[in-house]
Amino acid sequence: MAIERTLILCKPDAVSRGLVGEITARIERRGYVIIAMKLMQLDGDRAREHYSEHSGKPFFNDLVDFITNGPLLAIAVEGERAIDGCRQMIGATDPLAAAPGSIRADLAQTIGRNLVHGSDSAASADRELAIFFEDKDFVSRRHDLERWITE
Ligand code: IDP
Ligand code: MG
Repeated sequence: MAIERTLILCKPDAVSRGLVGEITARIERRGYVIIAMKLMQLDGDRAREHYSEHSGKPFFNDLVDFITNGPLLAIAVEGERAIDGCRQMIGATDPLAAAPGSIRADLAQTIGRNLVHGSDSAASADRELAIFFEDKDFVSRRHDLERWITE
């Protein structure tokens, strides 16, 4: 098995629209497990760190304003190839390009309010999880995973 850990954010639009239950339900129905969760309001420094790869792009300041403007839900998720699997569930950045059945295609309209973040690689997942969580925040759900996953 290739169990991976990834960071999912229900961005402030998802919290504001009351879609946290819908999004976490989709993650759980896929069989991934939640190993940490934090409802929080992000400060500017951490927002800029999280989105540092986009620093200097035209949408960067709006993105930082938006992500810090209301509470978000940070979720650490574990599962078999969970990084790519969660990205698949979330769908393409632009909801109009996202696959039908994905969160963004089903629930979002615009690229600037696309509801969810998901880490895009193992290196990103490690880096981003450390922005939102400490090691002691993670619980062990290996037993749950190994019970339901077969090769
Ligand atoms: P991702 O969230 O699908 O990984 P990224 O390219 O990493 O997409 O961009 C991060 C976030 O920045 C997007 O989810 C979206 O909210 C925002 N964003 C990306 N490109 C644009 C744009 O062209 N206009 C406005 N917002 C954008
Ligand atoms: Mg990204």
